[in-house]
This record gives sequence, structure tokens and C-alpha cells, in this order.
Amino acid sequence: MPAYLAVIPAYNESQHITQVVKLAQRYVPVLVVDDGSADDTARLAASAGAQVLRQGLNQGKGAALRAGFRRALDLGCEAVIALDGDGQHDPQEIEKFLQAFREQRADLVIGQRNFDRMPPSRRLANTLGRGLFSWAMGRPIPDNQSGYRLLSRRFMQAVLDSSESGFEFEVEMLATCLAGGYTLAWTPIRTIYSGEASHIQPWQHIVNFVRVAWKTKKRMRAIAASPRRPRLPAILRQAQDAYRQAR
Ligand SMILES: Nc1nc2c(ncn2[C@@H]2O[C@H](COP(=O)(O)OP(=O)(O)OP(=O)(O)O)[C@@H](O)[C@H]2O)c(=O)[nH]1
Ligand SMILES: [Mg+2]
Repeated sequence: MPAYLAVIPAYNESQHITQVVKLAQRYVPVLVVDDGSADDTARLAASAGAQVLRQGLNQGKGAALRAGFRRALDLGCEAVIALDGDGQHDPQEIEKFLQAFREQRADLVIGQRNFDRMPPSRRLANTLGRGLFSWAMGRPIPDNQSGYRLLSRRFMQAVLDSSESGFEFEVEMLATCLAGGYTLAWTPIRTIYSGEASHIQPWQHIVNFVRVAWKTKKRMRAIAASPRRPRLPAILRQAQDAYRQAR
């Protein structure tokens, strides 16, 4: 039973998947969720040593991540590290996420990219997205679209009932984290762009992103308006967490 698992959602990633799996496996066991790829992604991932979960039809990155989280929960994992299969996330940084998890008892650790190192179109999209989503959350959120992240077991359980099946699942996850009182941490990561093809369909993404930002704004407003629950002393909170995890 592995304590940690890397979950890699992959859609037509035959060009990069072998290398990503081989590098990630140096640190943790790897599960690739092949989301209806039309190429050799699943076969290559398996021969590189990953477990492979195959979804027959393409269901979107969010749906693929949730399928991976369900498998990790069934395996009894303490946490998962999600990373992209397109080579934009350096698996050698997995240790940083584990360190933040252990030292800060974080439920969600997000790899923060440096927008200045992105090609102009991605820099613009990420900067606008950061502004809009920070407004929705009511606090600065430095990088809401980074797919390199660690989730604790209890936080995986908290995001399973999301209805977002595309890229917006990762954006909504931030609202679920802060609205639910989970611990959020950031770790700087390398920003890698080497001309990989993007699966993002710009117009569809913009519409969905604005929808999720608006939903988030309403969610955060409702929380601000509701009476505050009394905070338990830290020791009781830890006992409560331990009890929940043991269940
Ligand atoms: N399971 C699944 N994974 C997907 C899908 N679309 C993209 N992915 C995976 O999600 C990861 C990120 O996809 P990208 O299209 O590179 O998106 P991005 O990295 O946010 O955007 P860029 O900055 O343009 O690279 C990759 O590992 C893809 O294979 C999908 O429909 N299903
Ligand atoms: Mg990418």
C-alpha cells in the first residue's frame, strides 16, 4: 500500500509520457489516467512502469483527476501528487511537495509558476485569470491554473463530488480548500514551455473560467455572510483530523 502516488492525467501524450513516468517513478509509484487517447499513451505509460487507468471516451482533465484520486483512496494513499503528462512539470520537484505536506500539514500544495517565463499568450491568459480569480476569492491567489499539486487524503475526498470535468476542476479546488477550512500551501516550481501543443480550447476555457469564478464569488460571499463557527483549539482540531483519517 503506497503512502504517496503520482497521478498523471494524459490525453494524447505519447511524445512525453515515457520520460515523465520514468522520472516520477524515482520518487513515488505512478498512476497514469489515459483519458480516451487516440495515440499510444496508455501502452507507453505501462511499459515505462506506470499503473494505467483507461477511460474509453475523453472525459476531460478534471474527470480524469477524480478517477485517479478514487484509485488512490482505494489504495489507502495518504496523499497524491498530480502532475501533467506533457513534460511541463519537472518530476524532480516531487520532493518539494512532500516536504510542504509533511512540514506544514498542508491539504493542498500548489506549484507556483513564474508567469514571466511563459510565452506571451499563456502569460496573458494566466495573468488575467489570476486577477479575476483573486477578485472572486477575495484574496490574492498567485497561480490558480497550475496542474502540479499535492492533495491530502481528506482533501481528495472533499473534491470528489465536484461536477467540473474540465480544466476548471483545478480552479474550483482552491475555493473548496479555503471555503472548507483546509490548509493551503505554495511551493515555487520551474516554468517549462518548449512548444508543447495545448489541449485548451481558448473560447470554451474562457467561458468556463468566468462561470467558475462567478460561482466562487457567490460561494465566498455566502461564507462571509454566515455566522462564524467557533474555532476549536489546535489540539482538538488535530485529534478530530486524526479521527477522521482513521475512519
Ligand atoms: N485526462 C485528460 N487529460 C487532459 C485532457 N486535456 C488535457 N489533459 C492533460 O492535462 C495536462 C495539461 O494539459 P494542457 O493542454 O497542456 O494544459 P495546460 O498545461 O494547462 O496548458 P498550457 O499552458 O497551454 O500547456 C496534460 O497532461 C494533458 O495530457 C483531457 O481532456 N483529459
Ligand atoms: Mg501543458
